[in-house]
Amino acid sequence: MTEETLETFLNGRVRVMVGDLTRQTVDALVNAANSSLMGGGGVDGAIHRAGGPSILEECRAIRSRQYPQGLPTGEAVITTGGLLPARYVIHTVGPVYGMHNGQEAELLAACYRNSLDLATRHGLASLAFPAISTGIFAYPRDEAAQVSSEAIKAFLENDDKLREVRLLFFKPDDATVFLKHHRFD
Ligand code: AR6
Repeated sequence: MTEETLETFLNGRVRVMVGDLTRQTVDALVNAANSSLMGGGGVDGAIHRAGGPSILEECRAIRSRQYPQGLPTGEAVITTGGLLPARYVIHTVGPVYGMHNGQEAELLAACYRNSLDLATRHGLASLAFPAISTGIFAYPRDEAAQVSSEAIKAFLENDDKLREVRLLFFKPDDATVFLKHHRFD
């Protein structure tokens, strides 16, 4: 298994890990999607490949029913996990760095907050996040670490239902940067 927990925070409720998001056995994975919800590269592509066509089918239904113009940046929706070990996928759209008139940090925080909120409203207790926006959407990893850890901490301080939040980094170096810049303590 190419997977390890590097550190835990907030009494073990947050676990920083290196590994493949799609292989996590948790209630829900969070997908770093785009507003089309029709798939893409990066972690989005990996989730749809591993999860099979039922995820895309539900995304299509959500688009036509709820978001004909696409899912706005910072919002989150939930679908089945299809063939994934996770039961659900929560799709959120991170900001493209430099494209939101200085609102990037607020929008990235909203991705984490809205994903966590959606999970608790569905009675879920464990989640796994990728480092939203830090790939194709070019958000600097150090800034993203501050924003994501602050948002997760603020949410968990007011929640007693989420048991475990995993933060999955694909490359060990991404986890190292995160561990240097997080604001959990
Ligand atoms: N497990 C964990 N992390 C992963 C995996 C994986 N299997 N695959 C990639 N990463 P990105 P974004 C990491 O680009 O920046 C898509 O086309 C990756 O190394 O997936 O939010 C969407 O459709 C990076 O650290 O997401 C959107 O158009 C992190 O996940 C756009 O990309 C996020 O990188 C979203 O861009």
